[in-house]
Amino acid sequence: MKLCRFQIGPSRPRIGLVRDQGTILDLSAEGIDQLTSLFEFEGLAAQLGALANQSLPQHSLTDVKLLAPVEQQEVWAVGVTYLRSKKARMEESDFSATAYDKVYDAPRPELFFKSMPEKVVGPGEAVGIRRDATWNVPEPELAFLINSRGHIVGYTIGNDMSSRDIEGENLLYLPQAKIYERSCALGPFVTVGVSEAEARTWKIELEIQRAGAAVFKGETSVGQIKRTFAELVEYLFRSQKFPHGAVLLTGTGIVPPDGFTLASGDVARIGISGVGTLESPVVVV
Ligand code: DO4
Ligand code: MG
Repeated sequence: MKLCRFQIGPSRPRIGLVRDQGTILDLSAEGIDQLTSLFEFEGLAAQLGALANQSLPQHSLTDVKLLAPVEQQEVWAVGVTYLRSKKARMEESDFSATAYDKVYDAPRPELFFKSMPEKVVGPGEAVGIRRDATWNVPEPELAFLINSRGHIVGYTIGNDMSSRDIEGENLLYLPQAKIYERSCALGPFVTVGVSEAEARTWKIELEIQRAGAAVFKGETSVGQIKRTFAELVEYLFRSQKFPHGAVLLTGTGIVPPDGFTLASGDVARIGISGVGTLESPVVVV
């Protein structure tokens, strides 16, 4: 079962239940207009199942603008959760290489703040590459939607845009490599009612297009994430409260070859088999 946040014309954002290939049920007719409060429902999937059988207004997906599925949630990320990420980062950095090696095996994961919700870009909106960076990549990641009680209520697609030259120069520059204008994209759908075991069977794919042709293609599986989902969420919620819930990006397992950098005009297309496809044109910021 999938949810989305959408808008028709200049109206305020609404919540939709994706019914089949091209249609969404408008939950605002039931007074549901915020994902944040919906995520607090006990037995969310069952309640959505009941709503799916009601005669609610419907819209074609082609008639709405899909928005990032985030409202007041802070967006955080974990890193070095895939072997591929650890290896690539050790190679790109000279004197910080052991930090990646150590964190991959340490009990405590790497966790970092990624974005304020209002800075997240949605499906079809541009992601940014920094004008002072020379080596930029998208990071295709499964993202957890977590409620205020620390329960994973859904999954979406995240793009943790990163400047590899800035991170590689000095690990203390990580916030600059990770947090800047248009550096985080989320969407288009939130898949709910799925167990960790099922999510681990999902395939993640990245395709980067330049002038209409694919210049990079890669894939991995959610099952390659080294740590359990519960472990990641437990660390995020340690000594912290998230009254509106949080979004957690779970790390990348796809890294383009070292000679590759994104360019303005490229399109990054991230597919996660259980969620959908998040497509983002690239601009310099
Ligand atoms: O260690 C730096 C960031 C790691 C990351 O973003 C990832 O592994 O996806
Ligand atoms: Mg990442």
